[in-house]
Amino acid sequence: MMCKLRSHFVTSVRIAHPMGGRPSPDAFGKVFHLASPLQDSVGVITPSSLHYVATTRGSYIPDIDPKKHTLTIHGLVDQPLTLTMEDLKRLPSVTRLQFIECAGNRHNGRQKTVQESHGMTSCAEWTGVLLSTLLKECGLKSSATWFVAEGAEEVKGASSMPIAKAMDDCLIAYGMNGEAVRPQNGFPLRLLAPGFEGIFNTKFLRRIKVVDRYYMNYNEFGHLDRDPKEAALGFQIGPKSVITYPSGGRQLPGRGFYEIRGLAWSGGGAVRTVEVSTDGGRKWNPAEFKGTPQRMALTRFSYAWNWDGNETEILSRCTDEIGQHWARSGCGG
Ligand SMILES: Nc1nc2c(c(=O)[nH]1)N[C@H]1C(S)=C(S)[C@@H](COP(=O)(O)O)O[C@H]1N2
Ligand SMILES: [Mo]
Repeated sequence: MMCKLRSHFVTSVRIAHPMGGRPSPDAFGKVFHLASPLQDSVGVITPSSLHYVATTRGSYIPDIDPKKHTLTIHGLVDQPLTLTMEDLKRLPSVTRLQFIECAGNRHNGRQKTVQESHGMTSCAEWTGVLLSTLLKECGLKSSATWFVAEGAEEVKGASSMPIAKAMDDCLIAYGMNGEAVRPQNGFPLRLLAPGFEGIFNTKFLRRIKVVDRYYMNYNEFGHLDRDPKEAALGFQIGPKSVITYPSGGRQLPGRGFYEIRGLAWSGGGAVRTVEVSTDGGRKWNPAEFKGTPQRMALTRFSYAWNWDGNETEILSRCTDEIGQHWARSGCGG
């Protein structure tokens, strides 16, 4: 009996994404990006098998034995900690819907489908321990202002983030969509820095160092021009929205009713408003939300449309709960 697989009539897959013009995988077979098929998505959860993947650290996907894996927290703490996966699973857990988006996820004028232009974002239900729980256990020294998170690959690719972010909502996740985090997404443990550029969400997390300054390191190439004091806001994604149905490359059968659907998200918090235009931006109409928008999660919106059969352009735009309506352009991995 075929019970493990989806119907063979369903053919939607991730595609290699030429992020930043680089082929995927690159000439060394190491850097690769896989884009999620947003045009076929329904609801807001990306199944793990279709979650986008960005691997940027000159790395293979590490094959980590969770029984041997540990997370060490050290640096400017009273008591450094080394935790096994079992230790982590004993601690109070939280479960959250959370989007991740690669900073390079945007239209460049050449992509034909929403998967090609915006497939480097996904939203999963993540389960784990709040980083604040662990830092309270360690005890932060008063000089602790930044932290650096490190993965297990040969290129550590640590990222500096303000300690305020760690205490606010960073999550150390071992669960993804009701099962263990998938290898491509960081098994057995990853950091989630809600709303920050994808690159900050360190996969294969094995070390967190608490420090007293912004560390310049491998991952900061996108942030080198920033004043460290202003960097925290600069790390944020969005707000953004895209139409997923009907979208590029799809043929509509004919005039008549269509529910236009799309996804909106923001690193600033919950999406507040989405508007849709069906006439190339002349008139903007309020979209409806499918469910209540959640902080740092993809939000599904819709707009009821009667197509007259004439050529037109469908657009969307959004704002978030802190009133932002711009999309910053980052570089990232
Ligand atoms: N250890 C490690 N963490 C990493 C990366 C990586 O290559 N190695 N890639 C980063 C980048 S650039 C992005 S956009 C996100 C992608 O997460 P995903 O592959 O689970 O979608 O992970 C980030 N964390
Ligand atoms: Mo990325």
